[in-house]
Amino acid sequence: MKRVLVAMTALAGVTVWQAPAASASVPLKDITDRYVGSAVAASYLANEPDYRAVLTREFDNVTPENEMKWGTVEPVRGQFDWSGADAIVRYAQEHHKTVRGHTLVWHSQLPDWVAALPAGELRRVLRDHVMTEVKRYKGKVRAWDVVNEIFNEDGTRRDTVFRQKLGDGFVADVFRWAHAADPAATLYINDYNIEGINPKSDAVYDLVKTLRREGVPIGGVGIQAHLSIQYGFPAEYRENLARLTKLGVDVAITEADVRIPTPPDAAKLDTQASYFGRLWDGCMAFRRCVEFTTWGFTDRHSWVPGVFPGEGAACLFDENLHPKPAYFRINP
Ligand code: 9MR
Repeated sequence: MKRVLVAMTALAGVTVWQAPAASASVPLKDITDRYVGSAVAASYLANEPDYRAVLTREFDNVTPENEMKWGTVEPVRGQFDWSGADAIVRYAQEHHKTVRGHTLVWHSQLPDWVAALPAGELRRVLRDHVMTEVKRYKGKVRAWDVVNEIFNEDGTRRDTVFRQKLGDGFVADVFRWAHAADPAATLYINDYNIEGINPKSDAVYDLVKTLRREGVPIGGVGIQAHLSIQYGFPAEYRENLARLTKLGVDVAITEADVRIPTPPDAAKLDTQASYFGRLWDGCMAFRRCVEFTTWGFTDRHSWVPGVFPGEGAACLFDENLHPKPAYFRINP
């Protein structure tokens, strides 16, 4: 798909304006036929021209970091705010980038009014939420993170309000609703700590296998890939990609970052580069690893320091938007 678009642009003889070279001569998005993305925030896109220029130059997929979450789009029942999501989708369309929709069903950033609903009503409201959001961006969102983080580390189901009130079957339901709303979008299950083979990734694997057997329209597994150089590179990453892709689904690296204990130094940045490189190379080794998206691209804006005090510098570009060793490991 991506290759076809590139070829058509070339045939049409379109001259594309390019931002001044911030990095290697060939942008990341052009060194592979996979989608190369970043999480983005509508406010930075609107207010920081340098941020916008690097994003536009280097990436061809965008994932709204928070703008499509339920807590953002409908914080109060019946009061919708699509402004941030609309702005990102508009930017993507204007710049010929795809959008990864994130995320339809998640226990976090879930408005209190949803959590308080009785079961029957919750089911109707959940269906409306999924169908309204997917229909709004029909044809404009290439892939959706339909369910996010539904497993515990030991492979049991996370005990969310959805599970408590609707049972485990809510997962199949939301995939069916999303598919009815936009049959062309690829629908993903997304989670963290499922890069290697472990009880949690075993559970994801088993669920995808079951859902596929039952004809549930799940098309992909999103591997978040929030790594830290303190904990080692995940064991059996490639084996995990192999078994998942054998199920006949796509795989995407959806939220890659590699945090380091601050302050960064040359040795830490080098280890970070090797982690990013291994993540990237593993994805490229499998045809069905179709996307490599990072959770933000600049250390200027990253969720890491706020959540892990003493850690940071997790992105491919530093605060001044200069590419780091990890960038050059992927794009020498
Ligand atoms: O980066 C996001 C941060 O700005 C939000 O405050 C946070 C809210 O819970 O969500 C962060 O993004 C998360 C993503 O949606 C799901 N996977 C983990 C990400 C990092 O926490």
